[in-house]
Amino acid sequence: MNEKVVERLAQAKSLLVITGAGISAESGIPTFRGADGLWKNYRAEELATLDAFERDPETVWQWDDWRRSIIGKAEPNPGHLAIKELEDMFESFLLITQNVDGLHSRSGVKNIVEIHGNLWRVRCTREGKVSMLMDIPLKSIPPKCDCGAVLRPDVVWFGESIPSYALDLSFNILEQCDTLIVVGTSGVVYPVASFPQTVKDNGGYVVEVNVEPTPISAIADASLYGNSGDVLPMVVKWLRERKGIKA
Ligand code: BV8
Repeated sequence: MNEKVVERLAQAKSLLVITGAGISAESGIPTFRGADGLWKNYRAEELATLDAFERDPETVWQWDDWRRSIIGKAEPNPGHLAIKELEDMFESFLLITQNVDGLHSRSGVKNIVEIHGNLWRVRCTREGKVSMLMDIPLKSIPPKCDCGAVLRPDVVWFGESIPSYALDLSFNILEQCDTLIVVGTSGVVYPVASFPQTVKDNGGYVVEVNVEPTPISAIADASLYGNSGDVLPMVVKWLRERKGIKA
C-alpha cells in the first residue's frame, strides 16, 4: 500500500464507496462475468430483463431461486466488514452497491443505496406492493401474491430504470464526495459504470480495488490489485494508524 494513497484517503471529507459482485466473491457468491460467472451458461438478456420475465417467469425465478439458495448460505466477508469500519471512520459516507445479495446490510452498513435492488424483496406485478420473501427454496415458482398475481423480484433488470430515489441520492453524492473507493466491479453496467468518471471530473480522488485491471483502472488515481477481503482490511488498518484511531 503506498503512503500517498493512505494519505489521500485519510484526508477525505466525504467518502463514497461503490461495490460490485467482486466483493461478495469471497463469501462464495459467483460473480457475473468471471470465468465461473453467473452469466456463464446464460445470456443476461435471457434472465435479467422484463421481456425474459414476461416470456418465461419460471426460468427467471428458477435462476433467482438458485442464486437465493447460494446467497442464503453466504456470510459477509472481511471486505464487507472493512467497509462498515470505513463508514464509522468518516463523517460523510455513502455506499452504492450494485449487489442484490443484502450482505452489506447484514454487515451493519447503514448509509447504503442498493441501486439494483435486493433479491430478498418481491413486488406484486399487479398491485406493485413490495414485501420480503425469505423462503429458501421458494414454495412455488413463480411465487404468487395473495391477490393471485405473479410476484417478481424487486431488482432492476436491464432496460429498466434505476428507481428515482436511488438515482437522486447517487447523483447527489457524486456531486459532493471528494473521494471514491470502487470495489469488485467490471465497470460495464450503466449508469454505475459512469460514476467513477463523474467523481474524477469533479476533482475527486478515485481508488479502485479489484483482482485485475478494468476500464475503471484508466480513470483511477490508484488501483489496488488483490482480493477485496485482503485489501480493504489493510486499507482500514493503515487509515486507523494514520488517523490514530484505536481498533
Ligand atoms: C438504466 C439485476 C435507463 C439484478 C443487473 C448507458 C447509460 C444507461 C444505460 C445503459 C447505457 N448503455 C447501456 C445501457 C443499458 C444497461 C447496461 O448498462 N448495459 C450494459 C451491459 C452495456 N443498463 C441498464 O439497463 C440499467 N438501466 O440505465 O435505465 C435506461 C434503460 C434502457 C436503455 C438506456 C437507459 C440497469 C442496469 C441494472 C441491470 N441489472 N442485475 C440481478 O438480477 O442481479 S446488472 C448485474 O451486473 C448485477 O447487478 C451486477 O452487480 C452488475 C454489475 O456487474 P459487476 O457487479 O461489476 O459484476 P461482474 O461479475 O461484472 O464483475 C465482478 C468484478 O469483480 C470483476 O471485475 C472481477 O475482476 C472482480 N472480482 C472478482 N473477485 C474479486 C474481485 N474484486 C475484488 N476481490 C475479489 N475477490
